[in-house]
Amino acid sequence: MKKAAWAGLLLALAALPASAALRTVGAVVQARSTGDGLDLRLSSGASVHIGFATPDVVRVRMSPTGKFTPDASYAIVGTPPRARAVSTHKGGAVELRSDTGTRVVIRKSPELAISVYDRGGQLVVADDAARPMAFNPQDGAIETSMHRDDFELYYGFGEKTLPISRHQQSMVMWNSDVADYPAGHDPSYQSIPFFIALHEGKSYGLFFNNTWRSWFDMGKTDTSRYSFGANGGELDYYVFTGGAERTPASVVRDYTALTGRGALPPLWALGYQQSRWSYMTQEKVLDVAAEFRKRQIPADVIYLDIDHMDGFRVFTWNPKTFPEPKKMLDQLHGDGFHAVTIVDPGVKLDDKYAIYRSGREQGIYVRNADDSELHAKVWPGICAFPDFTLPAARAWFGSLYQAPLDVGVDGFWNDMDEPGVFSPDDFTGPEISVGPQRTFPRDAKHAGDGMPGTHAQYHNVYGMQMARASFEGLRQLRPEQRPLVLTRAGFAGIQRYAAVWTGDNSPTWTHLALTIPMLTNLSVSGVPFVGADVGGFMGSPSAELYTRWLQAAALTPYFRTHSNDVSAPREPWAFGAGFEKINRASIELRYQLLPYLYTLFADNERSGLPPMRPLWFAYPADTQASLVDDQYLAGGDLMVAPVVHEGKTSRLVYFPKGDAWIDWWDGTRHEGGSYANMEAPLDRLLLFVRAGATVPTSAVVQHTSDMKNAPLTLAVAVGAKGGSHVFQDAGDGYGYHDGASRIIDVVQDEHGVRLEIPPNSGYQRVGAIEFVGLKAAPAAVRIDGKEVRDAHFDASTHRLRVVLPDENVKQLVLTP
Ligand code: MIG
Repeated sequence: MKKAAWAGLLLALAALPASAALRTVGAVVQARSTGDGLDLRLSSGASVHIGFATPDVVRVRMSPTGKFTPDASYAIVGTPPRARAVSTHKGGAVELRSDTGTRVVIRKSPELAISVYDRGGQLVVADDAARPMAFNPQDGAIETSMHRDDFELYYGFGEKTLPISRHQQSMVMWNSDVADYPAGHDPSYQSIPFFIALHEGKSYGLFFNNTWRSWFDMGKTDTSRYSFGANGGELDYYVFTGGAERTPASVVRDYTALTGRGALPPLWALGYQQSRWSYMTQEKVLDVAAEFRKRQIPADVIYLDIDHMDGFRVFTWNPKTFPEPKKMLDQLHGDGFHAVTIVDPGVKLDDKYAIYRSGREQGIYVRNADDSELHAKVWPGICAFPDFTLPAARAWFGSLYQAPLDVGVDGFWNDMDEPGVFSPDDFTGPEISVGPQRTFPRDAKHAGDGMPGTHAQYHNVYGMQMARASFEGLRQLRPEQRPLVLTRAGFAGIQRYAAVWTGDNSPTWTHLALTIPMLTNLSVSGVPFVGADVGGFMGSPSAELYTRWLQAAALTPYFRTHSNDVSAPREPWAFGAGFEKINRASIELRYQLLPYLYTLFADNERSGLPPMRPLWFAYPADTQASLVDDQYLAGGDLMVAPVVHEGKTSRLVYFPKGDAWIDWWDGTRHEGGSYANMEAPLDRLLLFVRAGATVPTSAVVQHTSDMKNAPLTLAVAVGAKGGSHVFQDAGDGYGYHDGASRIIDVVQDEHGVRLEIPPNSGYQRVGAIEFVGLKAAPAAVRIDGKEVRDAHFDASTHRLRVVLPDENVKQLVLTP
């Protein structure tokens, strides 16, 4: 394609959807009550269903054809739920009410208009009467618009590279391989058509359940409305009113109840991970691993990128450079390392390659519109691609993991799963572009799990269904261990199968800063296990940038250094002794806080609350917090304020209103609602603990397999009442489903702490309590009434350390 034609295509893709051929749904001509709501027939011939998924979650469906497709969704766990609703007809309107009193008011003419009210009677969201729901009968496009108040903010939408709130932005959902993406570039690798709105301290959420290429205009074209739509399918969306709380947390809870929650990862997957494209030989892999141990820099995982394969054939080993994978993996395991290998969806077209042949024999590859096998070029050359929307293809692909498991591979990394393919040889366009050359043709055929359709319909779920094949295959082949699957592409619900990394970022300060809005927005989109390549993938960071990045990322959920094939070496020691020392400290901090991070993941499985949180998420009523994009919360109790600018050794920190914050390092107290300009030399990560919280920390170990024997210290941040808990289990497997775990409870009041420590069946023992933020040494410390002599107060850190005689401790009381 010529450059000019290419630019034209890009413009066409970016163009706003409003089109002359759009036709509005019209007036309601017939309304029929169903148990969960109403079936409406519209004057345009369209059908609309409005009902409740749960008593606080409203669902709207519109089919331009008048007929609904079977109610199945890749995003939703099981069958979409329905809750009871009672309808009342009032003149020109119908009102639907759920069991909690959440209401939908439906105006019938001249055009259908829907308004949703929360339990308390407050308006949540209303159709913009000036832009009714519409469709294009020619090409199948659909759209709708909502009234927007000027001060409403929007978060979520997956991993967009936009500013932290996406108000007055427009976005496209079309999974794209966007190597070297600049800030602001859209679309990206992931498509999660879900957002959380924040308005005057109250939240609601909206999930557009549509896998086609979709778009959102959040007040960009007109600040008084937002619109969304897609190239095809039904206009099917859920409004999460947030129930009684109307908080971001209640919205995410309800959204993840629908689309699923992240399965608890194995503990080792929360350790530090080292990667590179590629460690080229098995000796090199072993050398890198050995170097970590020699230098006493903790690490748990090492990655094998595409060069470990034989001519990039998936599930093979290069016989020259990796002649003895089992031996290598045994040695790694002996050294406390886990290994992750990359898996690409493209299967090399090669009749001598058994995996390709078996896939062809079983008819599991994606087909062209003319039914021939679809071929496209990727790393191995011409490839065929499993149709992951075909159950048999998922099962087939899942079974292929037997071979790597047999030699001892621990986890898997799905790449190129947008799907991304190379451009044809005559391609001259910009490499990050999202043209049709870079994926399958729109008319390629997919099985769609019984609802056959085109690539245009299923493109956005390809990566997610590949992750599902990986995850389900691993669950079946190795049921006693939790899978680690990492994916680049995904759709709403991807959290059920995989961790997500943000692809091919760049070694720039802008990209370091971008990690916070990207990862926090991905987190609140229901995806807990997220991270960015530390240092930036696309080249070589300066020593300062790498060091700051490692520091900033130390408390992000997924923590991996990775770089491309032409980058300078990027191990934590690669920048000289001075930087190595700081990098070691960043990774050690990670390991100290692992018991806390692990508890956050266990909590996520039950609440959907992400481990990494933006400030606005926890402090929705604090308007000062709503646009903070250079600080993040790790869970509810720790706040990180990294330096993300070159040459800076101090920065302004905001302390959100409603809590007081204690400096992790020196114990200084900062009141909520205040700012402080803080010193942050290169070796200092600004870290704060919420007053009233207790954070478990571990003694530093070199890898998580050694954690069991490392004692815990419970760090109690003084100055407020509070309660905290610590989750412990074996760190892998599913014993915790059957009670093989324990939860330590800590309650803090003005005198000290009360502990509930259940019997220990092999978990990290509680060895000490540290009170953080004490102004002075207390006159006396009592454990269960008995005065302790050897409590140690450090005046420079304002920490009081009390070593416990054993775990049979109920209460510590401090006398000032
Ligand atoms: O076309 O496998 O994002 O992490 O190192 C590049 C080689 C393919 C892209 C991934 C990157 C990985 C690289 N891959």
